[in-house]
Amino acid sequence: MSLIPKSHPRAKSLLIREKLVVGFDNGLVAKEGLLAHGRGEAFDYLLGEKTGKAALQAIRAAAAQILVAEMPVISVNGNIAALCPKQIVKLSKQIKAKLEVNLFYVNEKRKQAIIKTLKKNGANEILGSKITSSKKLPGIDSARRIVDKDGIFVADVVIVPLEDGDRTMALRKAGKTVITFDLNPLSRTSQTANITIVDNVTRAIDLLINESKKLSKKNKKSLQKIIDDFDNKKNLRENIIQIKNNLTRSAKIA
Ligand code: PTJ
Repeated sequence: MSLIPKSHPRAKSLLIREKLVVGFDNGLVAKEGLLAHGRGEAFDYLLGEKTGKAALQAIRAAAAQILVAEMPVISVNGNIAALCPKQIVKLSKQIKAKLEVNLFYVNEKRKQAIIKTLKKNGANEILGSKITSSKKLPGIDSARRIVDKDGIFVADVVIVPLEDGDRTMALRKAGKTVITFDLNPLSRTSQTANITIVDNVTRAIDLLINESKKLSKKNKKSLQKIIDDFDNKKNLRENIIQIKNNLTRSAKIA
């Protein structure tokens, strides 16, 4: 049972934090995942803790991109398994994307706990656990280089929520289109992905599910136009301006 009263002015944020802590206690989240969440919280605060206009545009572009993909794969780490396992499975089914567990702080026990959680939430097949299916992604030294030969290795579009920068670069070099969720518009992942959704994954994931359902009625040409009209660098600048405007407003009040 949660110790956070619903009436607490910061209940929403504290409840998300609690999911991470419970995820840590249940062996899903790395210690470093708690720190990563703290960094995300700080940026969320600066962004106003709501989905901005720029994020909505990125979500639309991401939905179009996954709908035109031939083989989309969603990479799942500890934080995602703790924060939104049900939604990530729902998204994978809706857009017919494979799920692959890929950890930065590799740990077999944690990997198995994540797989169990995804299965409990309705996932059928989860890649990334068979040694015989392992392939090395060139240009990266971390454990994230080990990918599944039937998953990320052959994917054309890879969705990497809450990612560290070096793999995004390696995936781009391998010719893949990368979509990420990252609250920090300045991070290397944000700057190197094709589409960066600068929003809390706990808010944006449902929006992405809805948008991909909505756009699934559009033809390929219209979807491609949405993708071509999207400029990630411009979108990131808009998010930074949003932070600047929020700070300027707060400075006037203070
Ligand atoms: O489970 P593992 O071993 O794969 O490890 C996962 C973490 C997240 C620990 C690992 O990938 C890592 O260290 O990531 P970084 O380099 O800290 O990057 C995480 C990024 O996600 C940072 O830019 C955070 O601002 C951002 N972030 C954190 N929480 C959220 C978020 N973005 C969106 N929604 C969040 N809830």
